[in-house]
Amino acid sequence: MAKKKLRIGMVGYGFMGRTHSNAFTQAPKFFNLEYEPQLTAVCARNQVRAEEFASNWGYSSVESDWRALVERDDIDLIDIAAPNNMHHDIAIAAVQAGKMVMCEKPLGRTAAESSEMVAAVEKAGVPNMVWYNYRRIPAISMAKAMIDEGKLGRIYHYRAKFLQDWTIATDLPQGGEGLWRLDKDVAGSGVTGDLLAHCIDTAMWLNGGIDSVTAMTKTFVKEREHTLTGKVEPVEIDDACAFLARFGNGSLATFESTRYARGHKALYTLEINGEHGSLEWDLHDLQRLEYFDHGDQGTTRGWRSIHVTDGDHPYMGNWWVPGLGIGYAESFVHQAADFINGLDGKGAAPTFADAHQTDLVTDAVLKSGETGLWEAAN
Ligand code: SOE
Repeated sequence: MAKKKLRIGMVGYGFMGRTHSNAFTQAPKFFNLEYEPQLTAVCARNQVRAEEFASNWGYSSVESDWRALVERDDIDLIDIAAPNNMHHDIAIAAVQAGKMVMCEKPLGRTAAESSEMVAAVEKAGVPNMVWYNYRRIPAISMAKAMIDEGKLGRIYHYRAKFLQDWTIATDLPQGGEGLWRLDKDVAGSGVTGDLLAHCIDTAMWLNGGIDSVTAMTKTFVKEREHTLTGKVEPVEIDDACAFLARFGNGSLATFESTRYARGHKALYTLEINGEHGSLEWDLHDLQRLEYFDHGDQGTTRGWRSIHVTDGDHPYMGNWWVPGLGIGYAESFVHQAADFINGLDGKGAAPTFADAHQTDLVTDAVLKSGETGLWEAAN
């Protein structure tokens, strides 16, 4: 029997437009999906480049105005891979037009924005999801299963960091394509909303809600030329942020992120320590999960380095043969597959409501960076 179609309208053709397009292309080839994704339209202001993108990825049409895209009758799902300042208006218009919606992270530039987006999807009752892709790296999914099985017991500590160095040059401009992450009006914040949001999403998924935070934030380079105005303008994003957190389960946490850690391109690491054991993970070796089990007896006890590539590991039975790896791109493929297979009632996280919780934490972190106080995070 022919499968029902899921006709996708993609907004944006940058880095995330590529990861999402690849995800919808690969998902039906590796996973048994209940719907067949179809790349129906891509929308971006630059018509020529949108056409090139459409031809490369197999989109059957191009739009240059997202308002026209969301009104089309031949689209079921709007996928937002545009800069952060566009998420709110596109998502709300999409769900008001009866479309399902997926959105790149962070959901809003502020929790106030994402709260309106949550209200809109809940009123419309449409499937929705935010692309916090790291949850679906098999080693992270396995960590979640191990924690839920109680392998670590009571959790005492969580620590995460996400380090990059791509904005360290003082003459790097801000704003415009590729550099909008430095423009607060467009991005909402710096490393807190862009990188720590990933760490917070994973942390709350693995370890539950965060109650309160205290943070320090820093903007190292205070002025940069703006590519759109040609003028030197103040930089208002946080270049670096470190914060302490108290989780609802009583555990304590440290989080750190910067774009000024020379030599680090995308070093996301996390560690979680419980009464019976600990887990460690590192994006640069993303298929390994390090596990210490205090139940191991004798002199050979120690950290196990689990290569999460066997057929019974999360998602891995759908890929090659045991022992052969997958990577960053496949975390998006898993997310697309789970979203599609959750459409008929099962649902799939993180939803807009889940991602709003992350925005509440990032808001509290940024506020604490200014007040120097502990701030409530939920
Ligand atoms: C920033 O450089 C960035 O691309 C983020 O925007 C992504 O969310 C992160 O996964 C990798 O780094």
